[in-house]
Amino acid sequence: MSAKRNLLFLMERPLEPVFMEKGKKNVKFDVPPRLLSDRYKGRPEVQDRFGEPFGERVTIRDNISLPNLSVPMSLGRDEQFSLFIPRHKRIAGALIDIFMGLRSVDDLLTVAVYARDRVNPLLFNYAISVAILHRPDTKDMNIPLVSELFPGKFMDSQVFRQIREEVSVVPQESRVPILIPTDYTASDLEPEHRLWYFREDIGLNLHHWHWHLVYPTDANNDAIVRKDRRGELFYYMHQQIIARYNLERFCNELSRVKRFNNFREPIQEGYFPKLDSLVASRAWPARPANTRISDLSRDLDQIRYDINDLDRWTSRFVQACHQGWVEDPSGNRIRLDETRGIDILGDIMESSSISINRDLYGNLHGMGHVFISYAHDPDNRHLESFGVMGDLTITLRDPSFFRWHAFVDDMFQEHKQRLPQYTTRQLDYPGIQVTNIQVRTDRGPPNVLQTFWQQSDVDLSRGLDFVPRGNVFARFTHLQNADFTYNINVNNTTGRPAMGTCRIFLGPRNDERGQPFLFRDQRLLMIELDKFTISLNPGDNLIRRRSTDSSLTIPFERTFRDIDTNRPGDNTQELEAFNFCGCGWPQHMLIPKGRTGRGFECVLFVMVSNYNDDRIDQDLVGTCSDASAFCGVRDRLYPDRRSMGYPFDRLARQGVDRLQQFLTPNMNSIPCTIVHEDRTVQRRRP
Ligand code: CUO
Repeated sequence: MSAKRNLLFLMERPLEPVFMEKGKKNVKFDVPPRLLSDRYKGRPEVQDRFGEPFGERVTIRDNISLPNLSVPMSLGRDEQFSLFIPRHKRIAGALIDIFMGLRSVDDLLTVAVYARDRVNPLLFNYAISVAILHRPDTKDMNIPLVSELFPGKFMDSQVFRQIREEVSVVPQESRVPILIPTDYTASDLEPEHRLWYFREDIGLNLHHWHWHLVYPTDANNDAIVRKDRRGELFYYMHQQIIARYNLERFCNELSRVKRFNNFREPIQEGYFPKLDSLVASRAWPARPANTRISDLSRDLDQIRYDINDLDRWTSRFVQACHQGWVEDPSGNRIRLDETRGIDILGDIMESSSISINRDLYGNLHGMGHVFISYAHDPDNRHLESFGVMGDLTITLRDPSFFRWHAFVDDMFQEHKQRLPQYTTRQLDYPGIQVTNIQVRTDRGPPNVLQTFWQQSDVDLSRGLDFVPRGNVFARFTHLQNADFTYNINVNNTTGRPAMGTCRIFLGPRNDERGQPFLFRDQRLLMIELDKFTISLNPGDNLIRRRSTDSSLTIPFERTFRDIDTNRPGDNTQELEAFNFCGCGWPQHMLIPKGRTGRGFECVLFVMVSNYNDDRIDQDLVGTCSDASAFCGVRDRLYPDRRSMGYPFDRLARQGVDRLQQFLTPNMNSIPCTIVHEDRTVQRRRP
């Protein structure tokens, strides 16, 4: 077991040499000379020089033949690393393959120690994370948070000077958390900045990153990429991010995000991240307002693409949607049907190595990120790296992310709009009626939800290289909501016990002009809040469900899990459960911010569908399936047979213009409001 734990230590303080003390207890790796990087080889005095007393010595074995690292080492130690750049993807795939191919955890530890100070630290951490999450002998482990390992990516660069001072001057016991200023990236002059709390939320960025860690796009080992309905999940998880973003925009008196679909038009929104890349020792590049993307020619990363490529891939994608089939490399037509179509298109769009035809359909989504991330220096004449749009761990921070993904989502809708509409027979659950819905917080009036601000602390000691040891906390501000309960009355007139799937969505009532929505538009803004199986006795049933039980979310403690203090005992079942659960929408972002005063008007929708049409028969015990809506379940099928987003994933049947007309007896909806209170509470640190 300790070999596994030691692997995690290798991720900490990524810039320090491997033999420096690790973890809270100052674990010390004894590294055989052959594994040391050239810089420290033959200098035993360095290894024996300790700043602090160490707790435990770990002997690294040196009994296997070492792999050839020439491909992983072709990315410079100081370069930025992007999973959108094809060359970087190939390099990462090679390192993942090396880590996946090792016979035992001990061998993995030896090779990881050997690789750690030789390859790029961002690349190393990514590849070892993917390997840990996918190897049968390590996948029960919990990887450290990228925000703790690379805090420079997540918070104002100005706080690091203060943090360094605090840890150098103040003894551990009396250190105080350093306050990360709220909304530091722009002023009120920039309307987009009203969304800072969403785009720059650390938990949200962690969720998005963890999703992409669980669903890598490239690896020779096919099983890592080929997961049940991954293409569809790519579409759905990102569609829901856009829907949620649009609701937040409404809460802030902004209209829906505009698709970035004219690639020659300037991008109105600028973004100045004010972050340092501690690895590259550079500030993250900014993008001034009204920058255009240009043809890319960056030899270092072997990037040579024209905007015309984006046009070509776009029209091939749209053509496929309109024809209803895609073409594989041998020229076979593969139909985009109701069940598999969206999944095939998701793989093509993302584009992952299981894309049906990467040559023909290219890499539309990924290269969109790349084009925008290099808009400030398309031909590398200023020797600037990519902006945050090019980094999956923090891409959500930039308003252009949402403009791009609104476009991506619109592409998927080209397909979804063409699917046969659900008939009332398909939607209804005969004999089952949702007769009443009420939602309420513990203290507030019915059908009023509440949000406020909260301050929480993150421990940065794992990510601060070359500073004294010990805890150091940063205090950041994020949105939070008051827990609430759904009370749903469901009448069962079948005369028999019945099973159903309860599907709960929230949407905006009125559009940006204050007009009630048409179903056509509103369906794209319905955000999933929860989905769970219920059993219904004959007669009236009261279903009570807590907001904290949502199948979308993980609790705050898990989003910001502290692997030292919260970690259950080694090799226990709880450990397994604790671990893979790192993926999930953060509970503190379950509902939109709302508005102060009278609040933001929403509609809450509940449907009970027939479980026999939804069920997937599989064993979920111990699989950590409690945030499956966006993350799926590891090594299992997606636990709902319906299309993701059902019943809002398609246009409505003839004659339905409004949500009210869409409802069959097993559905219902009520108006509700979200009130934001502009107060800040502090979370107690355990
Ligand atoms: Cu998650 Cu574009 O796919 O960022």
